[in-house]
Amino acid sequence: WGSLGHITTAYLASRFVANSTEAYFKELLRSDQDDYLAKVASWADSIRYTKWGRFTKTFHFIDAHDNPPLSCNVDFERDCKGTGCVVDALANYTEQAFDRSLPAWRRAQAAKFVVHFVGDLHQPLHNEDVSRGGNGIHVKWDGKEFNLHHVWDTSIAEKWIGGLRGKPYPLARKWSNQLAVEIIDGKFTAEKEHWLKDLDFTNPNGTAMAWSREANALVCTHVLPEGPQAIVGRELGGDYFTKAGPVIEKQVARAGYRMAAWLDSIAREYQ
Ligand code: DCM
Ligand code: DCM
Ligand code: DCM
Ligand code: ZN
Ligand code: ZN
Repeated sequence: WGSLGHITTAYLASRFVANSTEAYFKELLRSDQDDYLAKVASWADSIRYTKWGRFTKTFHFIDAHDNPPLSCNVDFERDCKGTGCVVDALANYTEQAFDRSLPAWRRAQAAKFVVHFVGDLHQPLHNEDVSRGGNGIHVKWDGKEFNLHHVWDTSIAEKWIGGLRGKPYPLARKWSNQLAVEIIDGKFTAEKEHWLKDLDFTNPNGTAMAWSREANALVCTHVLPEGPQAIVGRELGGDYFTKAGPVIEKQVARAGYRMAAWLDSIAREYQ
């Protein structure tokens, strides 16, 4: 996601974590503010192009070598690069985040990666190989040229919340408040139980793969419903957006809700 998506998932998670989880991460991340998770949500993107952070570059996605729209699937052995992918990165940093043998700064760094990678795992095109996750597919968005990856990282979300007029943190906070209402007593209330059915903290890799497969399936149904060729050069700000908007909304909601449960498990394991 772009920063709006990441900040929103983190704000949303902070609405659903247990009090003891909030206390653990506020101390670890040295913040006593409401944005203690939101503030660190985009950090992983800020270091991936630095010299020391280069090793994390492939940690943000998994390149499913499937065949949308005919066939969508993710296979860990086939698709996780030797340099790492979002599935094993999430599993590795999850273990580090509660490892008592590590110094606090290492656990803090691991927590920042976890918050970011739970988010990225829910972006459909971070679970797809075609044209480097859509980065090589040129499309139009409200008349301007963009690549398809950027449209799914950023453009759809910004248009969905009514445009990026204002500062990103207040906008993300407002969006997360709306999503929290939909989860607590709204359109997501009935399905939120299903959102945690694949969460198995004893099997982080399996959990991440289940969430990856769910996001990857959306590539066939909503990202490339007519395949990669048909979308090249198309205007996506109209009918396409009408169908994509609700998908983005649900994926951001799932990411935030699952992030809260995942952070609860980390804090519980550390106690
Ligand atoms: N990305 C992806 N899958 C790939 C390559 C990149 O999902 N195979 C993502 C990571 C970033 C964005 O696309 O969110 C741009 O990546 P880069 O700057 O590496 O081109
Ligand atoms: N490749 C691709 N899309 C990606 C990643 C790689 O089309 N998201 C291509 C580039 C190389 C080949 O696959 O031709 C192997 O790439 P790698 O060594 O990055 O796995
Ligand atoms: N659901 C979901 N995510 C899942 C499983 C189910 O969002 N991993 C949703 C789809 C339906 C509702 O929950 O809106 C009921 O699903 P089911 O038919 O699987 O019971
Ligand atoms: Zn991206
Ligand atoms: Zn990322």
